[in-house]
Amino acid sequence: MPLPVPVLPEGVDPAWLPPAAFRAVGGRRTMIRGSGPLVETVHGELAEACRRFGGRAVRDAVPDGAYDLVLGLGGDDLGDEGFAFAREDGTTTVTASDGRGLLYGLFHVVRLGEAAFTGARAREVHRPALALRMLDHWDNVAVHPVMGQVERGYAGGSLFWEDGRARRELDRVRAYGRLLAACGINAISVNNVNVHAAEARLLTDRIGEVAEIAGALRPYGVRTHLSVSFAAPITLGGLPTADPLDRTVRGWWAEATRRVYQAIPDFGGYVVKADSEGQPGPFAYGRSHAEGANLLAAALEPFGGTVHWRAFVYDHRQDWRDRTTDRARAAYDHFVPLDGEFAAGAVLQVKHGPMDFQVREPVSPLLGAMPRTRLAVELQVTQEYTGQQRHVCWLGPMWSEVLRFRHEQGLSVGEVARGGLVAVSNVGDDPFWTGHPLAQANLYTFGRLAWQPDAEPGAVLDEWIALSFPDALEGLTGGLHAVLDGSWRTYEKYTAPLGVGFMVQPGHHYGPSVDGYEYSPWGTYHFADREGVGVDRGVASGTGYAGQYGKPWAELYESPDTCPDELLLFFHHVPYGHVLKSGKTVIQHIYDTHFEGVEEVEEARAVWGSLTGLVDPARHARVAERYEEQLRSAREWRDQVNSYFFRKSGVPDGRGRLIH
Ligand code: GCW
Repeated sequence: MPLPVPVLPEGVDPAWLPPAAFRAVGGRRTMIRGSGPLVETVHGELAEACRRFGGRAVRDAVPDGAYDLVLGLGGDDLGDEGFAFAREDGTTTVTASDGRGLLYGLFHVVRLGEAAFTGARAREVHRPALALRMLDHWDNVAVHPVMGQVERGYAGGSLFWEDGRARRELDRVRAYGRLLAACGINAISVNNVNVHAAEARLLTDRIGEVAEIAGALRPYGVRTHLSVSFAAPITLGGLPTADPLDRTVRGWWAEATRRVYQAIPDFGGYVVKADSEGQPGPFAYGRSHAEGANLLAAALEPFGGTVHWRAFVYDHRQDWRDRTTDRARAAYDHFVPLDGEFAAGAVLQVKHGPMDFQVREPVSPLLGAMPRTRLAVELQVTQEYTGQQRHVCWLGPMWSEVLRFRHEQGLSVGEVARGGLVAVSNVGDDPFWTGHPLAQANLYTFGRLAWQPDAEPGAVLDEWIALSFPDALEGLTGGLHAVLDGSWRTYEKYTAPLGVGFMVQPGHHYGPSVDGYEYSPWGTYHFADREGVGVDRGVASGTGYAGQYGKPWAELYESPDTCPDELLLFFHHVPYGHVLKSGKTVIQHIYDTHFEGVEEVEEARAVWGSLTGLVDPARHARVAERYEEQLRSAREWRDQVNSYFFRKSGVPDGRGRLIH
């Protein structure tokens, strides 16, 4: 039986799957071959599209040449999730060796639209570069007194949890799974990596609630994972210890995991934040993080599950006067000595930069230094430090730079990520899913880059536009590119300069506060004084962080003369008069970029204003309203940053503009 397409609750935006995106395929005669749950999903999609647009979708009929589209499972070895696409003699064919591949093939046809049914096309094989393309939800089950329902969530509540309970709005969850499948995401973790008391129990007596979510996502090929607490044997099991080498602890995890698989046979595995920002971990027992991860890998091994062990481990009780401790060094220092010690079922999940999802960071040196460990790269789709979905900040270009970066061994980060590409989700129960409607582009782009890390982000944005606005009138596509293409660099311009990071208000991290974290224990300093600004991370005179890179990066970053401008203050403390490669002094660069950043927001806002009538009114209004806030906030950033550095340096703006 074809699986009916999930019905969106009243008022919920269809994002990149509006019915009109299915026009081309829905007007055709289609035949679907094969059997299995995901084949029913594919059939359901086509049945719905045909109902709307007058085509016909039949099953397993004898091919008589009268079909425009034939989709089927074939004997071809296309690999997991791969599909072949071809068009000859007026028939388009999609062949896959498994159900997920067929579903991805269908969405490929949807993306192509009419082009999928025009002319002839030689057989192309499409396969995901990375087997795991995952979103981590930082959703709490119970509302957290400080972090709320969704930690760093800017799109309302959670799709899964509300006030301590499962929401059970499974149609919405199914619709979510469908959106994820359409951009290639195949796994999610359903709860925050900070595992509080209520959330911990999802592993044991509340696993049924997770199973319901898993059931809703399964038809779209999305597997479910769970964040667990390392202390669970104590807090849930009543054992005196959580020591990873203790026999009873190992037995407890084995049994708990067996029960998880009883409830969710295709369960993906665990996500663990250990010894980080107050979460429990193996350090308490004098054990290494490999020993900790391997404990969980062993429990998951009989079922083929994976533990995603996060490398975000650092000292968050630092003293700013202590110039030898450097948070940027921490992940490398902790984990590189453990290379080769992690079990096959353990994946080390590494944030893309050494600090914490800033608008500009170098690529984590850890990603080039653990060849004998399965690594996953973690991005942050939720815009914690990039405007919190009140600002337009399309992160495609930044992620693409990260994924194409090559460490010494010659592999790109996209190739190193054998354990997958993971991102912190930006979705909530907001009618637009992501709060800011244009933040949908970030989620879509993440999925597509996880499928193909070397894809051109601009081409991905084109896809997103074509799907989301299938009836785009003249001018809209250009307008969307105009407001999105450069939005990341615009955001960078009006916030913390030259890679130095932070300068945000403590706690919630929205809006400027240049010294907000300057004297706090979190290890995020810019060290501005009357002479200059920036962090000396060189080997010769600084923290030595630059030495964690191989060639050519270590040398390049070591000297302020060769360090790329955009990372200068991440690697060096320089005088305000230091001349950048651009020919400007650092102080003048700060002034200029902050003025320009605000001007660019003003321009983008005007472009958006000119698109009234081309975009559905509710979406237009939501974006327009957010532009007002973005502009207000950008001005605040400009004024705070410029006046701060004017006062510190005493150097006036070379162009004589008013510094507020
Ligand atoms: O970016 C920081 C966030 C924390 C988050 C942490 C992490 C879930 O401010 O809210 O905790 O990173 O990645 O674990």
